[in-house]
Amino acid sequence: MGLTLIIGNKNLSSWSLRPWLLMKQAGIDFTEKKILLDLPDSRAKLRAVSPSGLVPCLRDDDFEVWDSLAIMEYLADRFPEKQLWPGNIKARARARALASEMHSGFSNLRTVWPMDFIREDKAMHIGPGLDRDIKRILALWEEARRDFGEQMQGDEAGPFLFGRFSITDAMFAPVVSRFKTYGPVAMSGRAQGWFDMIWSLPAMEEWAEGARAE
Ligand SMILES: N[C@@H](CCC(=O)N[C@@H](CS)C(=O)NCC(=O)O)C(=O)O
Repeated sequence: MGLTLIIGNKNLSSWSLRPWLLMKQAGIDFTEKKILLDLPDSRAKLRAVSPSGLVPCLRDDDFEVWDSLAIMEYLADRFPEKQLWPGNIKARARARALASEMHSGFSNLRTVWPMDFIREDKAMHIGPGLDRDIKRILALWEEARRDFGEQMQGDEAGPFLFGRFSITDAMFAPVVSRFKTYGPVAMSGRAQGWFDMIWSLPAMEEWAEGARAE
C-alpha cells in the first residue's frame, strides 16, 4: 500500500501543497487522493478519510497523520536519509522557527490573499495588517538566505532558504503563489532569487497543471 497523501483542490488548498511539494522534491513515492472542497458532500468525504476532517492527511498503510507540519515532521523521521531539515543544530532550530511561524501566523495574509494558484492578475490593495505580514515574511526570507542558505557548504549548499531544500521551503511555497496572484510584491534581490527559483520548480508547474485541470 505505502503512502497516500489526501489533498484538497490544487487551486485552493495551500495546506495540501506543502507536504505534496515536499514529497515531490524529496523523491518520496506516494499516491495522491484528492477531495474537492466546498461541494455538498465534501464534509462527509473529508470526515471519512481524515480524523480532523481537514486536508492534508497522510496514510502510511493503516496509520494516519494529519496537519501539514505534523505530516512533514513524520516524513522527516520516516526518511532520515532525505535530510528534510538542515543538519546543523542552529540552522535546524531557525528553520523550525520559520516553519512554525508560517504554520501558526500570518492570518492577515491567509485571510485577505487566499491561494488562487492559477491566477496572476488579481492585483489587490495592501491594508496595514497584510502589509505587516508581508514585511515580516520578506525579512524571514532575506535573513534565512543571508545567514544560513548562503553560508552552507558541501551537500548542505543550495539555493533554498537553508541551502538544501527543507520543510521550511515547502511551508512558504504557497506564499509565493499568493504574491504572484495578488502582487507584484517588491522585495530584495536575495528574497527575489529564492522566490523566482521556487516558482520555477517543475513540481510547482506540475501542481499548476493539476489546478488548471480543476
Ligand atoms: N492546520 C491545518 C489546516 C488544514 C486546513 O485548514 N485545511 C483546509 C484546506 S486548505 C480544509 O481541509 N478545509 C476543509 C473544510 O474546512 O471543510 C494544516 O496545517 O494542515
